[in-house]
Amino acid sequence: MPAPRLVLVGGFLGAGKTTALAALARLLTARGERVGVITNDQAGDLVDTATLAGEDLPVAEIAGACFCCRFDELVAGAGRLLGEHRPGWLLAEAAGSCADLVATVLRPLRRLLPGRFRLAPYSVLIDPFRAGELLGLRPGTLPADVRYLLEQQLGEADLILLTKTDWLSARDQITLQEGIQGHHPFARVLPLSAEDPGTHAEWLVTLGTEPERPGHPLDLDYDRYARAEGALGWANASVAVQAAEPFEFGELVMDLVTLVSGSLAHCNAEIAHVKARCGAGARWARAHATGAGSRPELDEDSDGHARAGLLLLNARAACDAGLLHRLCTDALLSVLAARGATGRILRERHFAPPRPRPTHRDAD
Ligand SMILES: Nc1nc2c(ncn2[C@@H]2O[C@H](COP(=O)(O)OP(=O)(O)OP(=O)(O)O)[C@@H](O)[C@H]2O)c(=O)[nH]1
Ligand SMILES: [Mg+2]
Repeated sequence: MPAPRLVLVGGFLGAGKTTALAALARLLTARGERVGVITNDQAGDLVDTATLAGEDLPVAEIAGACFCCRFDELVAGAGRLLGEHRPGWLLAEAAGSCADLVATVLRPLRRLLPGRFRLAPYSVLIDPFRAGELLGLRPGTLPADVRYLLEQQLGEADLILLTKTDWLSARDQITLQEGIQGHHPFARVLPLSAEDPGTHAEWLVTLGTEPERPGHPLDLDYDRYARAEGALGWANASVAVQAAEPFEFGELVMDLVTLVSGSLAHCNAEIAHVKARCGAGARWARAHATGAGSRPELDEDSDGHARAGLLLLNARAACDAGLLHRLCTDALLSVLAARGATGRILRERHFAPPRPRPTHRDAD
């Protein structure tokens, strides 16, 4: 049996990584392939893990730091999935604040575990809003160090996927694709839209057929990278919600995400990604907000109501983590009170990601 293909996907918070990997997994599964997924974040209780597990995919969650600082856990997680499910494809989503994955993950995998995986071209996703910001086509909303982080993410990509192209006119799509290509001549730039399965099929062809490449390790300023990570506040919570009367999961998560993102805007703090998922059993709802360019959105598949549900809230914004935590707590209390519900906090963490300290770094 050939070694499993490992598809590593990077890109900033909210770029569309989980949506893209879920679509890729559906495409592969429909073709009779077995798929396993690896999620990654600075903390646990991930909406993404619940989302991908909800697609009936086996998921390994690597929490606590980026893949680069959890190299051994990444290898162990992949090994568990391979041992238990024998996937031919492993899809791995890096934390959205992470860069330098070629030097710290892909090259060390090739050096230390030659032949264990077939490494697909490294794909980095960026959405039109952030691409416009990087290209100077719209005013900057992110701190300069965070913009530097985004540029570095794109700088090490084999493939750059311009996501959410359903937002764009054909002309704006060409402008953005050509702008990105001009800055990153060695990468291939492809469009990706959740509304157009053909774009995922084209991506899949490239992932499955292109030979392994040595990649482009970055000449990364780790002080600046650490400042970019430190400029982002992170808040994760899991809450057991209980009410006397049934409440709609979709309304709860939309109200929560709308309140948190409204409060952040009021504080002039740029949203990176605020997402909430509430559900019980097979019924769930999920809402997102990603930056000033978009309004909060409820996932199409959202469904269900009950007197009790598990709520996950993952918020990331360009602000102090203590402030983000307070805004999230206030919003949570408000949406619970509006339903006469109570919430028991099962776990909660808020922090700014610490300076990355990669396990390995093969940059020569
Ligand atoms: N219109 C449109 N929305 C999309 C598309 N892809 C993703 N989105 C939306 O963008 C938001 C963020 O998508 P995710 O897939 O969760 O982004 P992510 O990169 O995994 O985010 P993090 O894990 O927080 O870094 C969600 O509201 C998605 O529904 C797309 O192709 N078109
Ligand atoms: Mg994600």
